[in-house]
Amino acid sequence: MSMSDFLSPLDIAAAVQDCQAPDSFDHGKFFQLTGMAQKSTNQLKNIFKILDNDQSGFIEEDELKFFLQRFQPGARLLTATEMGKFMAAGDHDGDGKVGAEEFQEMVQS
Ligand SMILES: [Ca+2]
Repeated sequence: MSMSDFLSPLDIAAAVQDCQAPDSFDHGKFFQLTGMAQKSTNQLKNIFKILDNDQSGFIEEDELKFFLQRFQPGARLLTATEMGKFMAAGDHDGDGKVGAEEFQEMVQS
């Protein structure tokens, strides 16, 4: 399974390009540009599985760091600031990681 099974490679490229500068990543904008915001709950579950690289059921901080690379292998890492904002937006129950339902809520909000 790869992101291009669910998202247009052109949309992915545009979204990654848009946040190329460090600290310019905005998750809401990224979800729009990739088309993720329009995906069904089921499709988002599959996208989540790709982001949850160790299949723990959660996106932990060390997976969040490589978030952009799951979409495009040559993309940059997220900065500590970006990871902090992203985690704060997604981690509603405060356990320090983003679960599948939290991820869906964040993408679809
Ligand atoms: Ca994980």
